[in-house]
Amino acid sequence: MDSHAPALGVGMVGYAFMGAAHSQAWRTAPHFFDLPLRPRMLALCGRDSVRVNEAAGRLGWETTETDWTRLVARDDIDLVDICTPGNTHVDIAVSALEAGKHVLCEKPLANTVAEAEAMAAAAERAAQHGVRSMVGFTYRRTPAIGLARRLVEEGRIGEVRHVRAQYLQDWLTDPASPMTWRLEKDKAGSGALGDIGAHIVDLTQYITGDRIVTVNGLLETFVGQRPVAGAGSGSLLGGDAVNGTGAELGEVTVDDTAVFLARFGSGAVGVFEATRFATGRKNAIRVEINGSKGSLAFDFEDMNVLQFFDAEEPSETAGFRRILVTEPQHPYVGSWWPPGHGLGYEHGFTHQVVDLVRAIGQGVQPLPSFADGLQVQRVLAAVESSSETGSWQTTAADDEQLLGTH
Ligand code: SOE
Repeated sequence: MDSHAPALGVGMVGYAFMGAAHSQAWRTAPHFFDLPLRPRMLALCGRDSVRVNEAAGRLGWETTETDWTRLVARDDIDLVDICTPGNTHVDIAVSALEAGKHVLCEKPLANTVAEAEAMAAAAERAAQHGVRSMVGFTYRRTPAIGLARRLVEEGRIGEVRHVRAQYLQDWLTDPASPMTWRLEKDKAGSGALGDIGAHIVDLTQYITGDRIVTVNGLLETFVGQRPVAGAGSGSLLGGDAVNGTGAELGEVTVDDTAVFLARFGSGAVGVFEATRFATGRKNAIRVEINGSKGSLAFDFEDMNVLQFFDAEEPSETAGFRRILVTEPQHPYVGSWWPPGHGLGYEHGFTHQVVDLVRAIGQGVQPLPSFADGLQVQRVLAAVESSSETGSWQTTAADDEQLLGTH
């Protein structure tokens, strides 16, 4: 890292799981990658002064704020990193962009298409003045995913026919698992569909370079009420029922699982599944792409490996090849460790910071853009309306290009 590079003052809103992952990335990126700007972790923002100060010390932030509007107004802040529940994204992002701050916003971009449209429009206006924005779909920055995209672009699997994608977790299988904001529609927008389904929509569109144009799906909620964590008398989240253990119950107002069929612009067909009830699966993001000349398969639970089947290989030696994606010529790997040492979940966040800072330094649009995030939001909304109507739904706005910038 060039210590003489101009500083980039970063302010982050939120310090839970995503805040910790983003903090690690801001700390690490300049030490492993050459960046045109030197990120300074200037301010961490959270409503509780005591807790945000503790988090700032633990995560490496210089100062704290308890009001995001003050963070956005600070002259020393050049970029706002949004790591908060989806219902806050639009207000923070639009305010920051209008204040001339670059923005990194966690996924999904927003809780509704209308909010995502407002964010994409603000991003478009800000970009006219060199202010950049990106939505945080980090899994596309896994080296094996980058290699998969490269192989598809090079035509190594031919014409894409099938896209098969699952995002399988099981952290809600136990009905005693308590309420969280992720289970409340007014905070999260949706459940598994937006939280993890958004990831596999982005991933499959990124790998194939294509867009989902119609969907037909269903959403299901298996457990409709859950204990309110630390509930005392009277502290209610929605329902005021009391279960057998005496804990007060909150209403789950989002989906526990989303399954849908999809057709891509090229005519390829897709099968998608996003669930928090895949008992035994912890963070299994599985993608398989079948083409006319071969196939690719990936499982995040074995994230340093890409499976590749070359249909042009003579049959006596044909079979899925296990590519260990740890060679220096593989995306991002050259800045880390020697072959075979492997990367982890957190590296995608570091790669995200690298790509964002480099794009800002070069004065170009970082990807995925807010427009890409809006397109994913349209897919999510189409799945929701398909589940309500039991019919196929289109995903693109009338005037929107089906093939975006991603
Ligand atoms: C919870 O489902 C969660 O933390 C998601 O919100 C993240 O986007 C995903 O990467 C891991 O699981």
